[in-house]
Amino acid sequence: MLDSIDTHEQEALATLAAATTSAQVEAWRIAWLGTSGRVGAMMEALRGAPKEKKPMLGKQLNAMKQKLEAQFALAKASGGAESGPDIDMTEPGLPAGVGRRHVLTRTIADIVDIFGRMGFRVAEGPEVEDEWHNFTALNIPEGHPAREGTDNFYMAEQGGIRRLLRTQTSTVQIRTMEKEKPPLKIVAVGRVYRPDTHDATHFSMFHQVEGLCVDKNVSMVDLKTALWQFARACFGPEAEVRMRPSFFPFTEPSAEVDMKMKIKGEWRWVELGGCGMVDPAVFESVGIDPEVWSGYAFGLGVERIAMRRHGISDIRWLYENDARFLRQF
Ligand code: FA5
Repeated sequence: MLDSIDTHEQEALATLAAATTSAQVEAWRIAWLGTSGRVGAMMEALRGAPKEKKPMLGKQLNAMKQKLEAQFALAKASGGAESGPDIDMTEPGLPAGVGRRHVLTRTIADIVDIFGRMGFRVAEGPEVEDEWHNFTALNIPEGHPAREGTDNFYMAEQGGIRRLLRTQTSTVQIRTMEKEKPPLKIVAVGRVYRPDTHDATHFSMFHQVEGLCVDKNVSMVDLKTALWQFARACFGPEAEVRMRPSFFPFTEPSAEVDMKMKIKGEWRWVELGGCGMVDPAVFESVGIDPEVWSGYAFGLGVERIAMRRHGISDIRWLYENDARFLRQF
């Protein structure tokens, strides 16, 4: 057996080369390198070899074993010499991971769709804003606490203009009224930024949906009707909405819009946004005559709408991108 180690080696390599499937490669491994395989038998035979030949034969045998092991590793990796990976065509396939849009993206599409059916057109504005659009034109004068550095993400001044990440989509009201003449009926959905501490209902970057309607004889009744129509379309006929008197510099009168949502199994009223009748000072800043035109505006938190619709109790889930969470929607 040990007289012709070379011959054995050649035979082994030839049979391995002829193995075309991974099952054949495995059968080869068992035949040659397995516990009762031929290489083992040759090692066994080495014991009975003449003493003076043992070192030389041992060396040869070890070299052969290493070579076969290396060739086997290669053959195994390629799944057999010729056939490529050994695929069982009768196996049921793995389900393809079907992707879907993020729950927030779909909420935004739904919101735009609902308002679209109510006659609102989509308007847009930049996320990096100047102070005119984020504050001044919205009747928030210099020195107003809302303009403080601690409440805003300001950027370094450039060419005498200080810019900031917009804190509200109300900026798009101004941008639209500067460009277009009434009557107007628009919604703007987008990201806004505030240095708020993260908790179950607050994030430092979130989305708002802004609505603006400017026409002749627009009243608070039209505003309330629009919000109720939206609530019913978005949350179903059991939707509960309430308006509480409030204050915003750019609306008069102003109201807070609340809705009931489930937090940790408990139904609670949660602030959804603000609304009101466009303040005459805002109309004047964009050159619209408040004696002729009137309007309403509202701004709602999109994350809170998504949370209300899907029973999500913590806003942070929306931004953690945990696939186990996202897969639910
Ligand atoms: C505003 O931003 C006003 N621009 C809304 C408005 C528009 C009033 C037009 C009148 C006319 P407020 O700061 O309350 O208002 O924010 C509106 C909504 O955004 C909140 O009710 C809440 O739903 C959401 N929101 C505010 N801060 C956060 C936050 N840190 N994380 C998530 N959502 C938030």
